[in-house]
Amino acid sequence: MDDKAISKSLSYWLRHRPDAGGLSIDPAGWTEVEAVLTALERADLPHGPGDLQRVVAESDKNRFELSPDGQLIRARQGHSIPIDLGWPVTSPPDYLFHGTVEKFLPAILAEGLRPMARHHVHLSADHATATAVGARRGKPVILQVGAGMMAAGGTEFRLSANGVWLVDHVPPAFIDRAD
Ligand code: HQG
Repeated sequence: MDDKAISKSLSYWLRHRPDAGGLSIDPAGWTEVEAVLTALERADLPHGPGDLQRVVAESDKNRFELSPDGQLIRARQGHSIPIDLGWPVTSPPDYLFHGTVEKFLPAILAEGLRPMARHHVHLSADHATATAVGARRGKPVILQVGAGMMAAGGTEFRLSANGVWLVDHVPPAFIDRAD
């Protein structure tokens, strides 16, 4: 339970509101582990180095990463603050998947998939992951994205270390329902 609370606070501070945790974030999204431990203490959450290491290691989606020397931490994606995570441009498979819900479909089919509050549209390599993402909002609707065709046309796809595919926009012409 505490670990979930730590994870939620980390997501909020590292992706959206570093100021709310008294943190400052560098251009690649990193912040000092020491400062995060202080922020956890102020939030009345477990704040030993081991608590943070455990949450980073056990986070279900590998949301966070520590620098090799263990001094810095960042979220791997999902930011609304402007940062450049530096994930490599990578050739995608022919099809990627996006889980959403019915109520967003009219807008998505009219204007395509947009990043909304994030920096990128998040796509999954498999149907099952997309289903879990969509199910956060209700009955999932799965969209298939013609990523190979988009890449052939010059669109850049980036792949994060935890397997999330990131792209700026998916035009409606490359979107099909896959459920
Ligand atoms: C929808 C979680 C209207 C889009 C998950 C989605 C994922 C549009 C919502 C990661 C639209 C944005 C990302 C348009 C897209 N009009 N609605 N043109 N284009 N949408 O949370 O993909 O727990 O920003 O379908 O597991 O749901 O944060 O994106 O429903 O990996 O680590 O607008 O977040 O991971 O929602 O989720 P989000 P997402 P974490």
